[in-house]
Amino acid sequence: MEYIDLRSDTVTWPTPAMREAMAATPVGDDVYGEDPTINRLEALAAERFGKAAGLFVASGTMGNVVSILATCQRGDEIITGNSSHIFLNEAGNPAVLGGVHTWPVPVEADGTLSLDAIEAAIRADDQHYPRTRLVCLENTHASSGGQPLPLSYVDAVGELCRKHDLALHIDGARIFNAAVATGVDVARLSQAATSVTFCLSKGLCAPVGSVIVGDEAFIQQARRIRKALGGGMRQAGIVAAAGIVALDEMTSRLAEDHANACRLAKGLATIPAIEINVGAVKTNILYFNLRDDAPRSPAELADELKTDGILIKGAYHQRRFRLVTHFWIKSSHVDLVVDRMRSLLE
Ligand code: TLP
Repeated sequence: MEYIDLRSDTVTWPTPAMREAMAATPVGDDVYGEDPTINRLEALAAERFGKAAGLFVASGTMGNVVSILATCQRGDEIITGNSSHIFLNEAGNPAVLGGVHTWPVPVEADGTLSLDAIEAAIRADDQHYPRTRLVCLENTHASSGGQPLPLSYVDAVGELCRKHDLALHIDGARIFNAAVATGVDVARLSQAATSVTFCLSKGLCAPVGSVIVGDEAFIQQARRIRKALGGGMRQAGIVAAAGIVALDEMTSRLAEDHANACRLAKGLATIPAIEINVGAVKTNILYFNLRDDAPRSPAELADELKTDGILIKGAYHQRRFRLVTHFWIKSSHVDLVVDRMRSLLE
């Protein structure tokens, strides 16, 4: 990559193995069900997650909204975190596209929604209320710093959902990071969920795409909704080929990204102008704050780093930055970033 790009793991370029697979893979018309590479990716994903079927979609956002619309009717309500990607960053799509209402409940520092808060948000059967239909978790929870949800917690939410006859969706954009961090495989982490979306195009480096997994009837309905949203694809095997490489080759190496995030956090913690909770760094995402008395403003810091080929992303008004490690960030880059930041901030 030309830059040391820490803005997100969405910036990852496809690996050489992906580019090769993309050039060589057989394709067909996927709306006819005839793209052998898409079919292979969907089967592989379903198998990895211990679910009956999979559906390739354009993005994590599409995976989430298709899953929500395949589960809910107009007038239904979903319960999700008030800092979840679904609530904050998906353009209000359950309401915009499906007439589905959202009840946002507080997200705890560890990325969980308390069981009490979920239970309190479940509506009584009353004509005044929307019908609660679905709970959505996010694993890892991105905006709380890539927090991996513990298996016992996910299972407990599953139990609660079963008790109230609700579906459970996991936005698993980075669920492979959660699997590495918790030492629990994605099938077990997803066992309690009726649907899971995971992204191929973040830390796994594929150029495009996410996959939804669930049971056959759900995926059939999801396929119909994907089509309704204009997401039926034709010779998309050319991108699914990269997704297969992502699943085959890129999941087990994520520990390296977590180690680099930890190294980065420890390095930044030695710079007096930076406030960071090193212990909160569990996967590949870290947040830090620039102290009020820092010698440079947040915008100046980002601009100066950019001239050195280092990209970071921040909410300048909050003096808050997010850094994300990935395949294209090596430990030598981490050391260079820490050194450069130290010289700008000391
Ligand atoms: N997140 C992006 C931005 O949209 C914030 C990022 O850079 O982290 N779920 C989670 C937890 C995500 O972090 C994201 C992307 C998505 C869903 C949506 O994925 P895409 O971008 O493929 O629609």
